[in-house]
Amino acid sequence: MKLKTVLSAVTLGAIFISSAGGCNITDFSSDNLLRPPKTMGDEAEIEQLIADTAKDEYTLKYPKSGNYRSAIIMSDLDGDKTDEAVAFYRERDDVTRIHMLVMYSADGEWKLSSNSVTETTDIDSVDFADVGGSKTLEILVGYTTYTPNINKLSCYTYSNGTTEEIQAGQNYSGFYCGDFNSDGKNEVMTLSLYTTENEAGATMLDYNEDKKALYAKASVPMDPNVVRFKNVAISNIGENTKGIIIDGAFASDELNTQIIYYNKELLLLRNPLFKDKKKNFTQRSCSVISADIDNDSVIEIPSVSKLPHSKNESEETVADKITWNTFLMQNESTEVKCSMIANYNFGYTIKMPENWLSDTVTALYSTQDNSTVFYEWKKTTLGSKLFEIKVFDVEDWDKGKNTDEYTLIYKDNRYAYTFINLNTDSQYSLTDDEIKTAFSILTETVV
Ligand SMILES: [Ca+2]
Ligand SMILES: [Ca+2]
Repeated sequence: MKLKTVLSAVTLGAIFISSAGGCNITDFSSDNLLRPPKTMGDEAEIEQLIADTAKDEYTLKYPKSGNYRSAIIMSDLDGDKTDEAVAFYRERDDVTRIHMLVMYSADGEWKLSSNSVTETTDIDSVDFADVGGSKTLEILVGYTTYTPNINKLSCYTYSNGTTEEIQAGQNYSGFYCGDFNSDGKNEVMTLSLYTTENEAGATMLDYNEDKKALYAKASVPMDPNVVRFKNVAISNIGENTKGIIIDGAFASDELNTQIIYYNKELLLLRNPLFKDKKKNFTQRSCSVISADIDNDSVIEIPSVSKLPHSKNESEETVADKITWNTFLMQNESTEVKCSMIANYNFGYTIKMPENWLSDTVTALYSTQDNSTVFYEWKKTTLGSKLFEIKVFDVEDWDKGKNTDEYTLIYKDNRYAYTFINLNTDSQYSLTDDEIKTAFSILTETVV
């Protein structure tokens, strides 16, 4: 029973990001790696075809970001149930150009469809999407430029052994594919950070059949103070509409969230949370990112505030309240889904019951005791203590060092998370079981 409580609580856990140490995904792809060892079967044949096509020595190139991080990417482009292969390399003495090969398998052997050469030093990102609406996947490739945060988009279409370029060439900082106007075809959404060359903004690219080109169907300004996209996710935002949810970081490391979506009635791209000269209500100094907090396939957006406190209380000791908001496309408003009280040092939250939400309860951190203490809040002053969450080092807990009064909620290999219930008579009291259920661990993601 207890295990179940903890598991469900863990699922509800908020996502927060850590940039300190650990394994950083970008480390693997940030530079040219050695060629992988010779392999058997298709892979070996593909590698042989690359070696035969390249003049002299060559280095495989890996996309630096996005969903596809290998130098040889397999994808069924034409929907015939066998994969084609896309590979990137540069030749030893030609450091300013990258080759993209499209290869296919026919009559039991791998053949070259195309060898496209681009002036660039790196691949930013690769994706596949049906932008033409012909049930085949186009190849979208972003090449880096010499200006940081500016990449150039290219697009290629493949069928029957032939690869053709679709005219693109747009500048972007990040791009995302999806059906953003619910017409059954994919569009490409490009996001651009503010640079001396580009305004901050989002653009939806659509395919023009006659011109065989991706063109800007709609654009909208974005927050120019965002210097980095920290977390980008595509989510349903109502009425069969997909939007892009973007947690962006300021130079100060503060975060905010913007939502980009295409309004089919107005034929406009919208960014409703960003308003010039008005503070975005999601602006926050802690690293909590947007996440589907309740597994309903809709991403919730965090906003963070301090719990009620008197002026005597120093800000650092007052706990943060994370409110999870759902975006409602119908009237471009947000609705509160749930709120939690967070302790970032030990990475846990307590979900707030309904009757706590109108500033009736507050919580204070005690760094000395590794604890968070929950109190009634009487408009201007602290009321009675309700309960306390205390974190022990797991060795101390296992030895039973001063642990007598505490009950375990959850234990990992570092910490034992425990509580003591101090008051069961207040209308804001929680039962022991309610405390356990309200508890969840913050999930750390490195981005
Ligand atoms: Ca579409
Ligand atoms: Ca959700």
